[in-house]
Amino acid sequence: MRLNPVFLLSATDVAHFPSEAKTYGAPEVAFLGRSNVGKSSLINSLLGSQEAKVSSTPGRTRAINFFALHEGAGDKMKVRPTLIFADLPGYGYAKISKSISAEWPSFIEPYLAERETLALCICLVDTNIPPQENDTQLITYFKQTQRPYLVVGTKSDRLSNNQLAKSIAALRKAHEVEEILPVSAKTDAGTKMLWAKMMEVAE
Ligand SMILES: Nc1nc2c(ncn2[C@@H]2O[C@H](COP(=O)(O)OP(=O)(O)OP(=O)(O)O)[C@@H](O)[C@H]2O)c(=O)[nH]1
Ligand SMILES: [Mg+2]
Repeated sequence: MRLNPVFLLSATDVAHFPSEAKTYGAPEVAFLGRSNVGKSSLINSLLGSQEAKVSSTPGRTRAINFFALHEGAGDKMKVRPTLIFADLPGYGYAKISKSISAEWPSFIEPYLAERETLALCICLVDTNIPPQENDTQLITYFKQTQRPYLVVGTKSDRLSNNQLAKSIAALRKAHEVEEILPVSAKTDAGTKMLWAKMMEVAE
């Protein structure tokens, strides 16, 4: 899958989320997870571009960054995109609080609760660390609100096959989810499968 990204805007307020006039009501995929889990890197790997900002400083993404994804070239502003990607700020950066909502910007909750075109939430969990309580909280939120979500295990390239299988099993158990898709932004492992899942919601 190769879609061309166009950066739409960076929102720090509910009023700034891109309107239907900008997105043409195209289905949106949101990327969520702790700071440093690899959200922006995964987006770049999926797009084969450097559109999303990656930094070595955790907590860098403090806004929701929206990208419109188009097939082919042409006048991109005038046609409906295939998908919208939303790169969200990470949580779990400030060690002071264990709860997500306490440290997440106030516009995230309304985004998740009210964004009508939000078709799929990709929850990223790091396969290199033990299961985290705040990830469980987010996943529980999606179960309760019945928002479609998919859990992916990031940075799979850092582990042997055996270690990865163990990590995925532990994460599945702790977060009580049936499926966790291992991915790597470095080697592109798992990204084909992830594209297939996202295109299901795009249709
Ligand atoms: N080895 C390896 N490193 C990765 C992978 N994905 C991300 N990283 C590294 O992890 C760090 C954080 O990556 P980001 O993509 O900026 O993480 P983020 O979730 O967007 O972080 P915030 O925007 O701060 O919430 C960077 O140093 C990346 O190079 C991966 O698949 N494999
Ligand atoms: Mg980021």
